[in-house]
Amino acid sequence: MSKVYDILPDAAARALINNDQYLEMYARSVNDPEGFWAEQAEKFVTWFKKWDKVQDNDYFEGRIRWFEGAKVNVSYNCLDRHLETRGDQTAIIWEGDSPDEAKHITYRQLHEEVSRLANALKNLGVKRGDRVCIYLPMIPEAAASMLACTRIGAIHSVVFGGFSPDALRDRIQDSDCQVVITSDESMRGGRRVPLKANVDKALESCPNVRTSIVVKRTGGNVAWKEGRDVWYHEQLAAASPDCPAEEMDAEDPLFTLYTSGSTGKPKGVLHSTGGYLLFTAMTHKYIFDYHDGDVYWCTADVGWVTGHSYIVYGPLANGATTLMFEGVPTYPDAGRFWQVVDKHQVNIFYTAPTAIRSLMGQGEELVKKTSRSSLRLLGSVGEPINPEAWEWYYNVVGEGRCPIVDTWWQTETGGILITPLPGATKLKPGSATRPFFGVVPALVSNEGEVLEGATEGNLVITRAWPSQMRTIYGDHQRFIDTYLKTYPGTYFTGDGARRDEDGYYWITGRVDDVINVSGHRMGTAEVESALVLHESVAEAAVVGYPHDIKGQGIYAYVTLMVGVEPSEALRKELVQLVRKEIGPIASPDVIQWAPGLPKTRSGKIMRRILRKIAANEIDALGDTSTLADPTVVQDLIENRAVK
Ligand code: 6R9
Repeated sequence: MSKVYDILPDAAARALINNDQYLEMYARSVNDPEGFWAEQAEKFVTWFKKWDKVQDNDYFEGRIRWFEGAKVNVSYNCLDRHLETRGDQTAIIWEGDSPDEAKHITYRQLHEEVSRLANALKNLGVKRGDRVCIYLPMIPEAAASMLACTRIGAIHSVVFGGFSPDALRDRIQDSDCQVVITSDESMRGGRRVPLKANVDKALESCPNVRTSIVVKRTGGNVAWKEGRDVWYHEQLAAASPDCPAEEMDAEDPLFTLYTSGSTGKPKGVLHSTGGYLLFTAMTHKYIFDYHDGDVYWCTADVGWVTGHSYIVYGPLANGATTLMFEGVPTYPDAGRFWQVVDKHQVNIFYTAPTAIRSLMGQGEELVKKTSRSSLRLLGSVGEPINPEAWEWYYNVVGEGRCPIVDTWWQTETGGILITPLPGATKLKPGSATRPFFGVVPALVSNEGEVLEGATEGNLVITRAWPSQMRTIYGDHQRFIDTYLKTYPGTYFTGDGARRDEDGYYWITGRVDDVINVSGHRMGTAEVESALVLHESVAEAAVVGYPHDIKGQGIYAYVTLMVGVEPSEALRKELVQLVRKEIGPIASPDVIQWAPGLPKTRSGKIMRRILRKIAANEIDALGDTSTLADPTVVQDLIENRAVK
C-alpha cells in the first residue's frame, strides 16, 4: 500500500474545486460534453463570434475539431481584454541569469510591445498562415514574439535554444519558416551561448528565410548580413503601437512544436487556436488553483510545450503574473530556485523531477537558508517523479504545507490530462492520480483489449479533448499512423501506466523507443542516425538506462567498421558528433563498443536485451532463443558499463 496524503486544510479552504465538485463536474464533462465545454468556453475565453458546433471528432478518420465557426484571437485573450481591469498589473516578472538582473512588465507594456512587433512582422511581409521560427533564450521577447505571431495569425515554431544549428535548420526547413527571431547571445549559468551564430550557420541551408530579427540581449559581437538581419528594437521603434488582433477561426493553426517519436525525424506537432486557448487557461486555473494576485512560476523553457502552455498562454489568458527565469537552478549556487521564490514572493512553483533530484543531492542546507513562506502549491512535470524526490519536495521544499500536483501530459496533448486538484485530490507520492475534466483514459493490453479495474497496460485516451494536437505539420497520414492506428478508436500516448484500486493512475514511462532524459524527449532513432554518420561507425543502437538524476541516461552500443580500433579519441568524436547533429542534451552518457548487436533472424535489433544489459539486469534478459547469434550477448554482458 502506498502512502496517502490527505488534502491540506488550507488548500481545501481556498480551493476553487473540492472533491464533490470535481466528481460532479467530471461526470458532467463526460456525460454532457457539449454542454460542459460550451459553458467552460464562455467562461474562459472571449470570442469575437460564437461557434456553430462544439465538437466534431472522429478518431477513425483522424478528424479533431472544436468550436468550428467561432472567431477568436489568442493575443487578444492574453492581453487586450485585461487592459481595463489589470493594465498596470505585472504580466511577466523576468529574472535574469544573474541575480542582479530582473524586471517587471505590465500587461499594458506587454500589449504595446506585442502590437508593435506584430506590425513589424507585417511590415516585413509576414501574413496570416506564414510560419515564423523563434529561437530565443528565456527573455520576455520570447513571449512577445509568440504573442505577436498569434496577433496576426502567423504560425510560430519555437525551437529550444539548446538545439544545434543542424537541428534548427531541419526544423526551419520542415515547416518552411521565412522569418527567424533570435538574439545575439543568451546567458546561461554565467556563460554566453552564441545564438545568432547558430542561426547564421543554419540559414546557410535555408534559402527561404528572408529575414532574421535579432534581439540585443548581451551586446556581444555578431556577424551581420545586410538585407537579411534586422534589430528587434529598431523594428519596434519604427512600428505603430496600434495593431488590431486578427479574427482567427477556432480551428486555424496556432503553432507547431517539434517533438521526438520512436521513428524518423522529429515531427511538427500542430496545435490550433480555440480549443488550445480554452484548455490551457482552464487547466492553469483549476490545477494550480490560480487566484488573482498570485505569483506563478513555471521553470520550464519556452522551447518546450510546458513553456508554451504554462509560462505563456494559460497564465496570460487568466491575467496571471507569470515568472520567467533565464538561468539555471545551480547558478550562482544550488539555492537559486528558493532565493528567487523569496525574492519575488512566488506562490505557485512548477518544475521537473530531474531538477528536484539534482537539488536534493545538494542537501537541505541551501533550501533551509531561505524562507519559502510565500509558497502555497508545488507542481511536477516531465517524467515520473520517484517517491523519494516527491517526499523531499513535499517535506523539505514545501515543509508539509503545500500540495504537489504531479501533472501528466505531452506535447501532443497541449495541456495537462491527468493530475490531482489541490483541494479535491488526496495525494499518493509518484501517482499523477485522476483525469482532468473531459479526459477519459483507459488501459489496453498489447493486443488492444481494454483492461478493467486495478491493472497495468498501455495508456490510451478514448475521446478527444479541446487542446489535442490536430495533425503533424505537412503529414496528416503520419499523425493517424502514429497516434490513432495502434489501438483504433483511441489516442495512443506511447506511455504505460498502472491503475490502482482507487482508480489512480501511475505512469510507468514510455513503452516505445522514446527516452526521457532530464524531462527532454528524445527518439533513440535520432541519436542512432547521428552516430552512424561517422565514417568509422557501422551500426549503432541506443537505449535509455536508469540514471539517478536525469531519470534516464543515454546508452549507445556502437559497432565499428571492420579494421577500426576503438579509442578514447573516437569516443569523444562520437559524442561531439551527436552534440553537433542534435545538441548537448542528446550527448550519450555511455558508449559501449559492440562487436555485434543482438538481432533476430530477420535482422531486427532486440532492444529489450540491450535495455536489460544497460540497466545491469542481466538475470532478466528473458527469452533469447530467437537470436541469430546468441554469443554476441555474452560479449555485451562482459563489457557492459554498469556492473
Ligand atoms: C509535458 C511534457 C511527454 C512524456 C510523456 C511521459 C512523460 C510527462 C509526466 C510524465 C510521468 C508525469 N511525462 N509528465 N511521466 N509523470 N507527470 O513533458 O511533454 O516533452 O512531450 O513529454 O513525458 O512519458 O509521454 P513532452
